[in-house]
Amino acid sequence: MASVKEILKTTCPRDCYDSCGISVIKRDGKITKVLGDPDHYVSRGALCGKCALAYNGIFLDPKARLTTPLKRVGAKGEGRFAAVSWDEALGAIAGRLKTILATGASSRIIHAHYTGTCAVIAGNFPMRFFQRLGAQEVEPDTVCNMAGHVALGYVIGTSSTGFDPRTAKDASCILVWGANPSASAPHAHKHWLKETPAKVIVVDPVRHPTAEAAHLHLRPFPGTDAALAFAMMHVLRRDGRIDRAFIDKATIGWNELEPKLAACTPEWGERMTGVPAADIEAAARLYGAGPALLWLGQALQRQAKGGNIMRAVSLLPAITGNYAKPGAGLLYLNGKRRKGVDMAYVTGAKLSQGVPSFSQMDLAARLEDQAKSAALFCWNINPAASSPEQARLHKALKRDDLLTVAVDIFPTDTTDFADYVLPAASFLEHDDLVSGYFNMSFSAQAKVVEPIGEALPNQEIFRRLARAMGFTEPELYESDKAIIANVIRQVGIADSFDEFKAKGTVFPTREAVMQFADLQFPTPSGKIEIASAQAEKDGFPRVPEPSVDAPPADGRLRLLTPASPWLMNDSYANEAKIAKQLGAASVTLNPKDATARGLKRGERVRLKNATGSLDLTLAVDDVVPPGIALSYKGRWPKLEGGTRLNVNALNPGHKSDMGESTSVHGVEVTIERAPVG
Ligand SMILES: Nc1nc2c(c(=O)[nH]1)N[C@H]1C(S)=C(S)[C@@H](COP(=O)(O)OP(=O)(O)OC[C@H]3O[C@@H](n4cnc5c(=O)[nH]c(N)nc54)[C@H](O)[C@@H]3O)O[C@H]1N2
Ligand SMILES: Nc1nc2c(c(=O)[nH]1)N[C@H]1C(S)=C(S)[C@@H](COP(=O)(O)OP(=O)(O)OC[C@H]3O[C@@H](n4cnc5c(=O)[nH]c(N)nc54)[C@H](O)[C@@H]3O)O[C@H]1N2
Ligand code: SF4
Ligand SMILES: [Mo]
Repeated sequence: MASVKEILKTTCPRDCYDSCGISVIKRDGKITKVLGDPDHYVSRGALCGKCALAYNGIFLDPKARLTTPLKRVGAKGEGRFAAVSWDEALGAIAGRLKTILATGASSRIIHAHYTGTCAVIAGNFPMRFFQRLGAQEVEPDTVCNMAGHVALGYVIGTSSTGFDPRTAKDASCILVWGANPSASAPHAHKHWLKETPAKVIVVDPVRHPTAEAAHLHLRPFPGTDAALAFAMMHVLRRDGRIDRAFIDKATIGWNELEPKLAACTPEWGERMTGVPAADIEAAARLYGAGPALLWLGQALQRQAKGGNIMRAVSLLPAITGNYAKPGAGLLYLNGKRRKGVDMAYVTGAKLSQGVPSFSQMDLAARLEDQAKSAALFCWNINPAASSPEQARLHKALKRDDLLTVAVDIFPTDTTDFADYVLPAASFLEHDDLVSGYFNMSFSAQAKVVEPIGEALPNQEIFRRLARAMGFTEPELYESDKAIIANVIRQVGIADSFDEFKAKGTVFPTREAVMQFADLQFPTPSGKIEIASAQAEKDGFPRVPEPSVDAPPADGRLRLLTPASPWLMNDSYANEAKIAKQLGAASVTLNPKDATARGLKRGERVRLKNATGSLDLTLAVDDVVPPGIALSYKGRWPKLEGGTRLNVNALNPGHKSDMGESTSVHGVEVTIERAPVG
């Protein structure tokens, strides 16, 4: 009998700029291959290397996945569990929650979540349950990009209305500032940046493949970008490249900024940032020729003064009139609301009991405090790998009286600390919707196979837990079908999910959407606020400052731990083929720094600071400039042997200037040969 072949379209919901279209090939009802959709404008027939391996490996492998609810039988952190039924697990969890609620302190129930899946429902519906419960949320963006959100809020009133990348065809310059698309947006690197007629400038201390391919690469020392932006603005002003008519019409506060620019000469910029004055001039010339796009990477604001940096850099389009015309604008993210999704509806905002969230930088301390924490839920997140103060956090997670529930698709370090582990269905196993956060795309995530074992989509898990709690609000039980129908209607892109699935991906408009076409900005003044009274009220300077971080002293190096091309945040380290690609956990130093310390490639070295210590294998390469140590985030502590820690063992969790946000690229370490044995 001839076998039956089916090809099904779906979408990758990872926390990635690309939002690739996927083709799933099935034979006789079984998945034989997960591929990039050849018809999709981003993936063009190829997934990134990591997802090509993971989606055809661990995602389909019942031995790698969590397949049943589990109850802890070993010590916390040991990862010894017994399988239990859904009823037993949810009944026991509900019982413990009711006991906590009876004390009247629902805020002692903490829930941490992030972007394991960015799909509209699986990434947000569980919020309805936690809002109803009155649980306290660990503010998810504080581990990633909160400082940037706050900063852009001051300047343009929003951080999630970016340029439409389709307008790159009209740009003469694209400035990629503090992002590494070759790792974090592989298709934008491979296609978007290659196909644009624009000259590409990359601003990044590290010479990664996107920087290598760029027309111009500026390498400021981390945390000095505000000064670099000021030096560029000095040149733009000096050379008559600012747009005074635009400044008059669309901004306030130029008169407060302009006097500050006088001293910020390219030579001053070179002293402050390490970027040669001639390169600062060249970058200003290219950007000033316009129209120009500015891509603000998430890394840019992971600094002690990350908010000030974002404010400073985001003034470039304001003073050059790079808005409201083709080929112009800036982008941090394009949010779901931009596509028309009513996020208050999706997250059940009306169920909120007004419990404030707290910073993930404070998670370890919070979990040490019995008065403030009685239960912890982790869903779509692996904080035992991704959060700062890793050793301290692991110790806090061992607290026996802390009810810990982890919902994941794989057995991670975080699930190892849980009392109950709940198996989530993967994106291949349920219907959902995906909103691109770079492109203006909106896509269908289609169920292509039944969930593995007893796994359930996040949303179904929290519907069942709501039932076990005896909650009665209908929002807690709304079906996927109803939510999908409502959101499709809000976005206005198709009449039915079936019609949408057949299309796969749609754009709200045929042509590129022009950013702030009407020059109305959602700030208090309705204009771009070069000077912000709101910022001043919140304790910041009215205009950003041309300041830089003090350089590391006493032989310390700045440790950068950005996205790895082979890992997806803290996912995929458990895929054998990826582990092989990665090899041993390493740190890369510039040859000068290695020689100065008498260290050779391949040696074991010890990274240390007041927070912790970690042994890694040394790589030596001048892609990394002097003064910097580069090691990628995302390895699983428990797979690292020995101390069972990753780079976050060295992260003190210091907060940046705005939004109580991470300053993870501001960490400093010493490096020496690791003791033998
Ligand atoms: N040192 C250092 N640390 C960092 C960073 C850094 O640059 N350096 N970056 C930070 C940033 S930007 C971020 S965003 C965070 C990310 O940190 P995390 O959010 O902890 O990382 P993810 O790998 O995205 O974790 C998501 C978890 O969700 C699971 N998952 C996937 N799909 C589903 C699903 O459908 N349901 C459920 N329940 N689970 C699912 C995955 O298996 C994974 O274990 O890390 C931060 N940590
Ligand atoms: N493959 C892969 N893709 C991912 C992720 C992943 O883990 N793996 N994570 C996803 C997530 S959650 C996020 S938030 C994004 C993050 O992706 P990006 O926005 O690209 O951020 P990072 O990976 O943290 O760092 C990018 C670059 O910023 C540089 N950098 C660090 N500090 C500074 C500085 O002070 N100034 C300047 N100019 N540059 C600096 C680093 O050298 C690095 O090359 O990627 C997403 N995509
Ligand atoms: S992680 Fe990004 S590059 Fe990889 S398949 Fe998903 S959307 Fe595409
Ligand atoms: Mo992130």
